[in-house]
Amino acid sequence: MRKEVILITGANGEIGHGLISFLAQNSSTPILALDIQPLDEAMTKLCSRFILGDIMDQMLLGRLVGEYEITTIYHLASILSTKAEYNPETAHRINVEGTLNLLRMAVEQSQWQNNPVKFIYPSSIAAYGFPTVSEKMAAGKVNEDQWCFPTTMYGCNKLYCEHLGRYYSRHYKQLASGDTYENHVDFRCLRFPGLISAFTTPTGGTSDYGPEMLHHAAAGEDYKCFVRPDTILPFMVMPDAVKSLVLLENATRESLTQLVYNVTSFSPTAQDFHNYVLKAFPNANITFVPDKKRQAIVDSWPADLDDSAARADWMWSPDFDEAESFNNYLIPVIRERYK
Ligand code: AKB
Repeated sequence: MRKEVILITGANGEIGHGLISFLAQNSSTPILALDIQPLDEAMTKLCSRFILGDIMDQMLLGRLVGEYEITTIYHLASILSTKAEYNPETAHRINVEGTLNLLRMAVEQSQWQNNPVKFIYPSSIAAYGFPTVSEKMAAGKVNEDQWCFPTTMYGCNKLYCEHLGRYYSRHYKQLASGDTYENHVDFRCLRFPGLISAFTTPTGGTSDYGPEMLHHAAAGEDYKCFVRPDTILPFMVMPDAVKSLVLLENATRESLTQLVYNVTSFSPTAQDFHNYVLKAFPNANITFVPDKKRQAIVDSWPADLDDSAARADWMWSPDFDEAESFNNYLIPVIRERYK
């Protein structure tokens, strides 16, 4: 008999760490973790099995289909926005073809189980694209359908994969005779703001200046912030990101009125970040040295997100607002970590 599992790709990434820690404590379904990098030992202990492998390896995915009954896939593996700009075609291959491989795998599993596999996909504010800062500031909160003109390869990949998810869940092989593949994948997607974890530091993103400022200050290292002080983006702390993933996974299908949902918590400027950090670490040496190109990417992303659909459909609300995030999660945990 095949063993029932939850599959997590990109398990060694920031969201992977938060999600594995949460599910290990709160779910009885064993975790099958996959990553191209070795998984940290503390995380490996929480999983039923870790596979060091690539989402591009179709033979490996085929073997997993044969071996496991996968009820939910959290597909977290991705090349983030800054890194993707250095090699856009490679990013496209991993972000898009990798997602395609997993969607195909989810179809096979769903057919075999005769039950749609849940496919939980984190998209991003990078799916948006404003031509100018004044339009960004005038727009304020954007909903899921506005300003979807990404300027980065990563953003294009995320937006396209949202559409691929819609295609695989509603229209896959629509002209094939016999079995209609309709409803064979239960695709559910979140558009995340910048995420901040107290336990891990991001790599390769463009919203990284927020978490980097904090972690550098706590570690006693100088930090050059690569955006202007007035730069504004929506952010959320990792416990809320994990909460939203799990709430969306647990929502009844009938309650969902859309496939893609914005979620967010607070929208600080880089100067706000600086103020919180200096209050906690008065000796921190942080300077603003904007990088024109990375600044342009951040300027193209929205200042705030309208997450009212998530709030209405599956009772989303963050546990941590700005003050709670800094005072009761980030600062105390990071301080302890670097002690
Ligand atoms: C990045 O900066 O690329 C990510 C994101 C906003 O999705 N953190």
